[in-house]
Amino acid sequence: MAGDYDLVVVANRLPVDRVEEPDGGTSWRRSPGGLVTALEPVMQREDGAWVGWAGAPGEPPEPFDAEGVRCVPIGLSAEEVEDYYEGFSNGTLWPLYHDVIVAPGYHRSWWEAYVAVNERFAEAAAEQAAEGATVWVQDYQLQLVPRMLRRRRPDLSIGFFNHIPFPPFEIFAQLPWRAAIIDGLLGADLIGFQRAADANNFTRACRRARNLPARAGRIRLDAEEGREVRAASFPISIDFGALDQLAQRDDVKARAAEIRHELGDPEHVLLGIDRLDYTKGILHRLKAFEELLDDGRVQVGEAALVQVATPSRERVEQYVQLRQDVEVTVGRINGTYSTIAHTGVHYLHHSYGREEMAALFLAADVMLVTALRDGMNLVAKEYVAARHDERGVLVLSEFTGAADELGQALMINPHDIDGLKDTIVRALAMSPREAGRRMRALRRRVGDHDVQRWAASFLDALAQHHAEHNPQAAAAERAS
Ligand code: GDG
Repeated sequence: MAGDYDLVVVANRLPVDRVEEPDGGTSWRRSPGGLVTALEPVMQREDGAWVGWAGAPGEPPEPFDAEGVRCVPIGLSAEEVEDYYEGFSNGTLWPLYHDVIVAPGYHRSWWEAYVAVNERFAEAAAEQAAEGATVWVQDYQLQLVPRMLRRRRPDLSIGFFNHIPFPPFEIFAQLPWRAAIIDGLLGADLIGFQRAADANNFTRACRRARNLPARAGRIRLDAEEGREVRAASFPISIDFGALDQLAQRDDVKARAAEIRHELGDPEHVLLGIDRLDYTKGILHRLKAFEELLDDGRVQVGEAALVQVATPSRERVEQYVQLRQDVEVTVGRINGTYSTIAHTGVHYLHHSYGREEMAALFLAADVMLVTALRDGMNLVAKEYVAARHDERGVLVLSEFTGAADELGQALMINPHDIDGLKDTIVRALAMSPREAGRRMRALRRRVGDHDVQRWAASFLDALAQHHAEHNPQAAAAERAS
């Protein structure tokens, strides 16, 4: 039976977080994050529902309205959190899709949980979507949902967006369930990726794993289905306008000045902000900084590195190990090079509010994004959006999706420590004139390609493709 909503977003998490009130009650607060910002206006306009997990194991709360959006919570048992979320999503797919930086685990029990949970999401989406509605499924945790949903509801327009990279076939081929994942995704009409290279990798996987005729992002399904699926790049972005304005507020500017003062007024402030994840290249960055101190090319007191490492996936083994490695490294650097008066690396294992983040961006002369592999990397775009003063230098890994768009950043290969060191020194020495020229170009790019434009272009392309390449939709069109 069809539901009431014309646009249904399906994502691992709901767009709101549960907050415990002082009086013992609970309420829901909008989660920070680009996807929520991007989709909120469309969801409100289109009468939207959002299907997702509320973030805690156990029975799900009843559906509720928050921020003008119908929220439909999905329940996960404690065992499913371990097997579907920490296991298959973050212990198998995440490392596999990020160039096997750490070894993925392949466990049949994790896969079974992934299938069962994907079915539950598909079921809930099918219940909410109105006749002929659009359903937009998000990210690697839910790759089977498009097919499961189409089986239940062939009338729907189904889109999928992959926020992380899609790996080359030679790596993807390791996955024992590779054909099932491809089939799951091909339930969609349109599959969006961050980079053209990801869309190509996927198209090639359709040929190699499923023997399908697939060229130039067009995948033809067999005569029985008669559909054509499109795979293309839609690089995600940020709410440029909101961050630009926030960074221009007097209190945020004052806080940025205060941060520099609290750091001991060094000549140079370098900044890294990442989830504490092995894909982000935090250890490579620390190694480069340590060697620069060792070489005497950078001095404590003159320069300070602020590294915000937001706690993440703390129950997954490799993340526990990474945290130890980072903390040992920071301890060693500070033990060796800090003085009573000055600290080399300010390591902060917390998460901060939006204002503090904007102030940090404004306080930093050099932003270090050294990811070993990253779907996009929004932090790079956020740094640019915050720099209305047209100052600051972005050092950016060529292995991020953002590198495809932000050509005026200083590009680095994080594995090349000597190259990274030289680029950091170049960034520290860059003339205001050159930095300004680069920052202006970067701001034009991100300002013109914000997250609102991303969401609209994906949804427009989905509507168009569905109308042209889905025989059922075409027949309905002719009949009307
Ligand atoms: C995945 C893909 C892709 C971080 N710490 C705090 C905080 N953040 C915010 C940042 C940024 C977001 O979290 C992180 O986004 P990234 O893109 O940098 O990285 P992932 O979390 O790995 O995201 C990635 C993204 O999905 C979108 O498609 O770009 O490649 O891996 O917005 O600012 N925000 C606040 N406090 C913090 O302490 N408020």
